Amino acid sequence: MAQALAESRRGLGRTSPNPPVGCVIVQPNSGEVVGRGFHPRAGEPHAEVFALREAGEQARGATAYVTLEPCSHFGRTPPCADALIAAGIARVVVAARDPNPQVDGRGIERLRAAGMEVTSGVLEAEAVRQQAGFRARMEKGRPHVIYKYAMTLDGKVAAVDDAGQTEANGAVSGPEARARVMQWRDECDAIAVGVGTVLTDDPRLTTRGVPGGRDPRPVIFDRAARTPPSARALREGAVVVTLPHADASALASVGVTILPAATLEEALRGLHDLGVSTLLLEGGPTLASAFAAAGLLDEVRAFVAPKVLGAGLPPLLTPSRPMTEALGLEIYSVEVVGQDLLICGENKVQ
Ligand code: AOF
Ligand code: ZN
Repeated sequence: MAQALAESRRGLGRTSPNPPVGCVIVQPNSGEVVGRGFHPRAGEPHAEVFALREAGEQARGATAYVTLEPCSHFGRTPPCADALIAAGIARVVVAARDPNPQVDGRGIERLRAAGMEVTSGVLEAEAVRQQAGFRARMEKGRPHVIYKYAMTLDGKVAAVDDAGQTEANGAVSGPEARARVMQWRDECDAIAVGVGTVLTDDPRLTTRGVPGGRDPRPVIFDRAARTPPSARALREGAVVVTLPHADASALASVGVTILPAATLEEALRGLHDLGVSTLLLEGGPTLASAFAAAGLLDEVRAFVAPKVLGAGLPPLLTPSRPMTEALGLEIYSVEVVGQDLLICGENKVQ
């Protein structure tokens, strides 16, 4: 299943509105992998189909490991459960159930009804995290929101530019951490900053240094439509979220998608409708604080640099709230990345 999850990872950031899914087919006696596949993008065949193609006749009697319950419905493609049955697969191991109401357990039922042995829940937490965007889409009708930031050991953050470093004052985190952020940009559908970051840093918000990488869709939260039409982030597909009455005609005339929204919930629904399943919040604690206060922060990825700046107080959330109202996260990974500590946590409440 770990190998199937690695396959699935290849589709991250490319499959929306579909989930990233991976499949590995193994011969039960030799343990040999005879087929691998992942879902490359919506409209193309599912992971199981690619793995079955590679396995050919060797699929007969084999075990299929799939990161998501095989589908049982006719969507843009025919049901994978049927394809697995037709190929003579003997056993299916599933990581996580498909929350799509068109599937939702019926894929597994179908396999069992055909006499197959099905095990489910293997490496489920990791699969669910990988599919967080798809799951938020199905279960909440909005994108999965990830806040990424870097701070010093004494809790200082800096307004960061595109490369994760301040223009004049040097970087908070090291090059390995910044490389990891580039990987996340490649894996997320869209990347969001506030207009303040655009006005001070004019970031490109592109993915650099990732072989075969793709750029996330840039989203600028800009209540009064102050983004200059010449801003570097305004490439094809850019979205500017404004208040409903804002005059965004200058931006609209250069082809920018304007998303009028009175609240963050409304903005997220609009992004969902544009096909965004995962949204990476970068730049400035102001925007992230607003998401946290609205209960719309699903995941945090925080770099802590082994540095003490010492000046002033640590940043406060605005509006400052009592500790009893703090957003509680469950840590799912702690890792040393270069010189920095990376702490990742998820909001389990919503
Ligand atoms: C799988 N394997 O690799 C994927 C699945 O429109 P379609 O035909 O692509 O169907 C999309 C739905 O199929 C999607 O909402 C989800 O429920 C499931 N995705 N299922 O067995 C895959 N990508
Ligand atoms: Zn399928």
